[in-house]
Amino acid sequence: MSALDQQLIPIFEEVLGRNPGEAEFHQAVREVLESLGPVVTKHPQYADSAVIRRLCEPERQIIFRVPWVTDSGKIEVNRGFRVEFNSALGPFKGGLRFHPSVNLGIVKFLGFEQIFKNSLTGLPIGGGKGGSDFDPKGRSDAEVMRFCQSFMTELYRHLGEYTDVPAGDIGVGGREIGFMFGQYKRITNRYESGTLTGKGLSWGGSQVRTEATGYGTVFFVDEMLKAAGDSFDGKRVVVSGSGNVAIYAIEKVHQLGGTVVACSDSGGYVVDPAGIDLALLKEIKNGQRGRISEYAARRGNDVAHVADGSIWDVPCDIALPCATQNELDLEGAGALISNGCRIVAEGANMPTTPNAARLLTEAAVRFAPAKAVNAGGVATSALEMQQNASRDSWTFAHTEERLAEIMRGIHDRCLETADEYGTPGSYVAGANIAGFTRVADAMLALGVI
Ligand code: NDP
Ligand code: 2IT
Repeated sequence: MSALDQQLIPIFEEVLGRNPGEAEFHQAVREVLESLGPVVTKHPQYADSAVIRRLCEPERQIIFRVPWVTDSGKIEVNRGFRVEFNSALGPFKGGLRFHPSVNLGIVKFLGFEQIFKNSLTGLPIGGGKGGSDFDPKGRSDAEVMRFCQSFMTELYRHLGEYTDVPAGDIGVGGREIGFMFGQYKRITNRYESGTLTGKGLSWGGSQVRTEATGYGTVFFVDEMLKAAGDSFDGKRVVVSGSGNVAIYAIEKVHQLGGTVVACSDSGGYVVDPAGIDLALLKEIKNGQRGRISEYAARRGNDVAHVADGSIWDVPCDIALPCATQNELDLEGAGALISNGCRIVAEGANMPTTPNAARLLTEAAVRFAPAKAVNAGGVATSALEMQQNASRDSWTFAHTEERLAEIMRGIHDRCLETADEYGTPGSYVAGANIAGFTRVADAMLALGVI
């Protein structure tokens, strides 16, 4: 770990003491604090006003029971969460994750990251996150619907277009947002489109929201390449995961002239040297909710499925971790470096362990953090809110251009801020400092909140 500035040590100790056992939350806080040394030195008002301590404490945390009935009549009980972390810049905004690993510490790490990510977009959105330890795998549509209805029966009272606006994340896509929006509408008797984002196109959704996180990730990397006088042309790319973010990252890499040679799910990875066949991947993953092993089986002899192993062993020029937290560890980073990888950009939230990030940076691999790279998803959610508020809907081309412009803006702000604070070229420092200062200045203006 890098050293913390003296002024920040007691703040981090307070976070550790107050939030025992929440390892991912500690990791996310420390990562931001490591960048803030030059900021508190240059601007004493941030330390004097305790704004960093206030930022580390969520405004509100909601934990609730979610009982539901399986198709066979069994009663299941899950736990639901919504952490409303910071609303200085706008209503709480951030996704819902349904995965068995979800607990309060995971939701808090995601909510904390979301504050700075949303701030970086320049749009009027605060930070929050939620979810449940419900596992949608192997559940029927009817079971998922009953779970979502029960989840929303509690959560609805905390939501609203000016209060808190959830969207999807791992395990939550268009199907789940539909079931939750339906239940919200039914309970409130109001068609409040702006209460959830990631909606379907015929019921208040925005063009490009489905594609936005993956496309935005690749737009960001394209800016990194352009800044070095380079392009995606002929680049070999490895993308972990095969969910929403991964699929649309692969699509955009292929559109820009690169080749994605490997992708994965929690059961292993596939290597397809000719380039991932996206139509087949979408059919398996989006159409049938199937496994990546089926991709290899259907593609034939040239495609290997590796069940036990690391996708980071596959040689590439650019690596895009797009599955989950801490999936790229020290060993993975070492393999990427040995194989000549030049860029690592985080499509998932906090997929790189701190040690791995350090090793990559020391080896002069250009490393860009999630809160900048994957901000295109939430930014397009904010564009969906704009369209809902004005009862308008934009074309695909217009929305995609807005997304590309936002990603260019985030990229440039990261580099300018890194220069300003004496860490030229550091996307990590630039993202953390630029994200922090916007939200901290708003908090200072609003009084002791
Ligand atoms: P999906 O549920 O669509 O896909 C998740 C993918 O990651 C699946 O391939 C899944 O494999 C794999 N995965 C999930 N958990 C694990 C695990 N513990 N170990 C190995 N593989 C795992 O989610 P998204 O694509 O939406 O999200 C991916 C990442 O991107 C997350 O970190 C999320 O927070 C982040 N993100 C998402 C945004 C969005 O708009 N959706 C916006 C910004 C960030 P399997 O099916 O086998 O579980
Ligand atoms: O991590 C994220 O930024 C998301 N899951 C998207 C959040 C959103 O509100 O669109």
